[in-house]
Amino acid sequence: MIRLHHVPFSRSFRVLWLLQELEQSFDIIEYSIRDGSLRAPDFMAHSPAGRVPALEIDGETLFESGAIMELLCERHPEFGLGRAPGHPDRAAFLQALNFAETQASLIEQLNLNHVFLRDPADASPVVIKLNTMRLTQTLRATEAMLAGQEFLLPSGFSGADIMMGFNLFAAPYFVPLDPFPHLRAYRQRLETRPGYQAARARDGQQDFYAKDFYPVPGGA
Ligand SMILES: N[C@@H](CCC(=O)N[C@@H](CS)C(=O)NCC(=O)O)C(=O)O
Repeated sequence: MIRLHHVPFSRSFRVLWLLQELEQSFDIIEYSIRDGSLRAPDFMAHSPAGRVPALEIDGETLFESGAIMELLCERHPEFGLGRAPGHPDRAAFLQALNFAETQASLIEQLNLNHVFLRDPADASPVVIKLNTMRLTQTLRATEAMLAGQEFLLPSGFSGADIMMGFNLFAAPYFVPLDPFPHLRAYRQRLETRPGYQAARARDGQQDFYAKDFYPVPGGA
């Protein structure tokens, strides 16, 4: 039995996409960030920080999308999504996997400030500006990684692309991708994957964003 605890359009999408790429059967339990369900004791028993993804698999529950990515790629080497010790791309694989979380944590800060704070809390224009600049820098770095190759690693599509690919659907709410032609082409390449499309079909409705773009207050 495999069960994914999931919020639509959140980092748990990475695990949903991975499970589709690995052709696994699984159930989904859906939550919302807004309704307090991630702080319910039943959920906290699976994920002690109250975060998604949490994945019930083989009698244990795992959290942290990067750890789940590494572990499941290792358990299913026949799909070629991991890069085992000794592989020439091993270091680049681990680096990209973790770099994706650096980038996602900036998106998280922007989500908090732009869409999740409620009255009487005020978003901080300074924090928004800083995090937008920092997110832009990570996008520049990703653009450079993709120069001359189709995926993050020279050896082709991997779990690192699932980690990073997810970010590229959220980042454009805060930073336009127009100046990044490699990123735009990469995102389109990811969207054509049957595993991605099957995951999107099961993702559910996002309730984060009411607009297509959230600019820095007062200009960049
Ligand atoms: N590093 C963790 C981050 C997990 C995380 O923060 N998930 C967000 C959704 S993208 C969440 O559950 N947020 C709920 C909250 O902060 O209350 C991972 O990659 O799994």
